Amino acid sequence: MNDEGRKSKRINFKLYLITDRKIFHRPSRKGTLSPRDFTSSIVNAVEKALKGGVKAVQLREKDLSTRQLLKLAYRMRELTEKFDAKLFINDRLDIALAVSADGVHLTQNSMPADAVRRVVKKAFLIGVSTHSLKEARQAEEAGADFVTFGPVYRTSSKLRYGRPLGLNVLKRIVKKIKAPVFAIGGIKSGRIKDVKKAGASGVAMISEIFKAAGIQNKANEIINLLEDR
Ligand code: 3NM
Repeated sequence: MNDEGRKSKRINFKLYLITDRKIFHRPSRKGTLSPRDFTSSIVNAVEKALKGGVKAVQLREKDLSTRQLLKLAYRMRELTEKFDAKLFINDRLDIALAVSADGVHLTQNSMPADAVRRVVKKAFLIGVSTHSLKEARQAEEAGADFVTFGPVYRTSSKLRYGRPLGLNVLKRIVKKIKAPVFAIGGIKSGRIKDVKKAGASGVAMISEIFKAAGIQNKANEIINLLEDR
């Protein structure tokens, strides 16, 4: 499928920003983050990224309690709405519905996309994390609106996501499925050209943006690189 055909009106963003508040807070010796640590820094950082032009944010803070996550999700909803950006909640359909998020982002252990689709409106978006052609095909058949595919490159948390799959595998998946594919895992500004050439509809990022000295400028730079033809 060519790039034009792949473009989905529903998926009108190319940069998918994923949160990880641990970038800003070192866990205590007990290995936990204090409840205070889950609001200010990540909210401020997301706001900077939104000012830089980010139009899609995934709230992915897996270790928070339901109530902590809900509170943070409400704040993210307020912020994303202010900047006319989409909000996705990782894994938790209940939280996504509670805060009127635009969608949910499912993992391979989440409810499958078709089960989610049965209980949400058509406009509600479903993203799915995939790591092989088989998973990408399954996600598409189950009704995913888009998939992330990775890790394409080595990422700092490489052990958790497995070995890098590389651009050739990305290229193959993009050819085989119709849903927009977002490359994830170790994506940096300098790699966007290659990832686009491989046919990805966009990129999903954590550290390149949140670890940048200037988050707003970095987000803006990446968006320009993604839009650049
Ligand atoms: N999922 P960074 S890789 C959250 O392969 C996540 O599914 C991955 O972080 C996958 O942009 C990844 O800092 C980490 O490399 C992405």
